[in-house]
Amino acid sequence: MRTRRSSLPLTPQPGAHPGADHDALRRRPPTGDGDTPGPRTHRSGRALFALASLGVLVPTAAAAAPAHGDHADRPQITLEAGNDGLTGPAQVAGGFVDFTVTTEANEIGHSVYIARIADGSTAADVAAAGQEALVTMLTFVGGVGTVHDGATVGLTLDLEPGNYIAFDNVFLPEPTGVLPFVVGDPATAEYDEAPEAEGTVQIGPGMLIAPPPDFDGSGTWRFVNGDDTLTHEALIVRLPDGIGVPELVAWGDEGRPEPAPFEAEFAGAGPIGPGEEQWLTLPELEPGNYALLCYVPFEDGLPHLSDGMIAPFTVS
Ligand SMILES: [Cu+2]
Repeated sequence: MRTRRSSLPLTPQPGAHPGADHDALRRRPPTGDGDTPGPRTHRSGRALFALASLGVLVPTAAAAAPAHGDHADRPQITLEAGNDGLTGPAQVAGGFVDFTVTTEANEIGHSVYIARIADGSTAADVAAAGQEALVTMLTFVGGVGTVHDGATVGLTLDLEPGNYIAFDNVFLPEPTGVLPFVVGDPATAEYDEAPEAEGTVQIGPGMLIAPPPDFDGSGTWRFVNGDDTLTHEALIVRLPDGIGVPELVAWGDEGRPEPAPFEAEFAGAGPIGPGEEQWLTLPELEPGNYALLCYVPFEDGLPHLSDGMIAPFTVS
């Protein structure tokens, strides 16, 4: 496995697919000794998240949502990814929490990512730090890959108390939604019950992405990042006839030029940091050939996909 250490400036791909610009999620590569900081993440010079959209936040009451994989008594939270911003509660009880992520159909789509803000920092600190915050203050703990058609996705996370922030389309020059929220103590003593899952999709260590043999996206699946240092994701794309893993890896190695060699994206697991896990109840997929892949970039801006972080699967 190659480990890229290039610190070449990021060159955004003009007109690239919305998912193409994940530089927000770049992490320092492993340094090998655990003590010496890696190269600084290059700043793209853009106001990656000018948190101006904080002004449109509208806290809402927690709403009832479908059970996620079982009938456990976890708190039920709705996050609404609308075309005018991201709305949800300002306060969430800790422990295992079920999020129902609703989306409003549009061309860009919605990708809702949730990050924990480092102890001692607040959403205001994140806003002040800009892109640097993604390296210094934020750990992604869960998320939903791009949804275009207005589908609803279930997401369960195990949240420790603290300050959090959710983004819609954080990879765009300016996110289409930003929602800070506070996680408090668990609501009950029996909070520590994980959802029942069809199985586990391992993402990491390294460029490993390993769904179980029977993975078809149907039902509730656990996604675990087994990497010590890298953030990873497992987005779902649908493959047309004649396009497979080699073609997608080559496309990733070219910097993901338009047009993308696949038909569309269908949610999947957004990025999670080292050691994090999330449970996703995804929209049903039509029969066909699909792949799980990771766009989180190396220092040189190329996605983990370019080093083979992709796994095909079939829905029959
Ligand atoms: Cu990755």
